[in-house]
Amino acid sequence: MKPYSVSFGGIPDKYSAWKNSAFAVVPFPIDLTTTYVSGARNGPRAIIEASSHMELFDEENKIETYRAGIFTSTEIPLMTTGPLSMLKEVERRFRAVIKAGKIPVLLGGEHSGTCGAVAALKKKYDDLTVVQFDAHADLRDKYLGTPWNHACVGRRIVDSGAKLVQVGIRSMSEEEDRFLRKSEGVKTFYASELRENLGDVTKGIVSNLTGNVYITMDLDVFDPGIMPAVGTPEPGGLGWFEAIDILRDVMLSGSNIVGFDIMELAPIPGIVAPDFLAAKLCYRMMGWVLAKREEK
Ligand SMILES: [Mn+2]
Repeated sequence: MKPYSVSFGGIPDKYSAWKNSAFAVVPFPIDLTTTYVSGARNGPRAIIEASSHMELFDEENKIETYRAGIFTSTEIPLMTTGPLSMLKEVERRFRAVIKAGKIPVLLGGEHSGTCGAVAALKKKYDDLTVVQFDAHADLRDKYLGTPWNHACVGRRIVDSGAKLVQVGIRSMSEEEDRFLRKSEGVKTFYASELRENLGDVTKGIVSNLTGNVYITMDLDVFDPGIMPAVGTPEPGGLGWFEAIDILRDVMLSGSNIVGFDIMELAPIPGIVAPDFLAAKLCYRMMGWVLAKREEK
């Protein structure tokens, strides 16, 4: 796989080479089906740029995560033939990463990219749970003429046969609500429930994880106060520590974490805090993957 001109973390070549890297970052700079504020095509680049300003010591896990190796691939190219051809390219890259025994990390870019990631993982792991952090249920069968719209990601995950666990939801249509009521393969934890009892809800989330686990982070799960740089902001989202507390328990649970993504960053010129949040979140999640390996 070809390396990108810049590396996640701004790390030395020695640690960003394909060979021996524990992680492979795949940038998905696409916002083809965005419906409100566009700009997610600039997300991956902004995350990688912000990541070069991070401390490379993970103060929670007490490790220098980059020493395990973080490869950054070239961007998924924009194809005007429609979303599906780009999702196929995500799937192809993920398969190569999985085959090489690395943990794939997708950076977006609109949320539909996750469909390509899940397609690759489902082929490798029959027993797959996808944990979707999101303000939106994303369970529409179609939106604005395509099933590959960013508003349909959850539904496509269900179609793939993976189990879906949703966290932080606070926006959906009547159609989606009806779908949820009759779906057995979906478990939804609403933002309002988290607000009432974070500890018990987190236990509920963890108890719903089976087999191999992929985590998809739509950044709009965070409150717009700390994450205004998204295409479809919703009030009442998670704070940094709330998200960290849930993610820690999910990532250090008994389940095997097979990859993750951080999606929907639409950078706002002059406001770097959201870009930095996304970069730090990505690095922390890598840190938990390593911390768990060391535990074993
Ligand atoms: Mn969303």
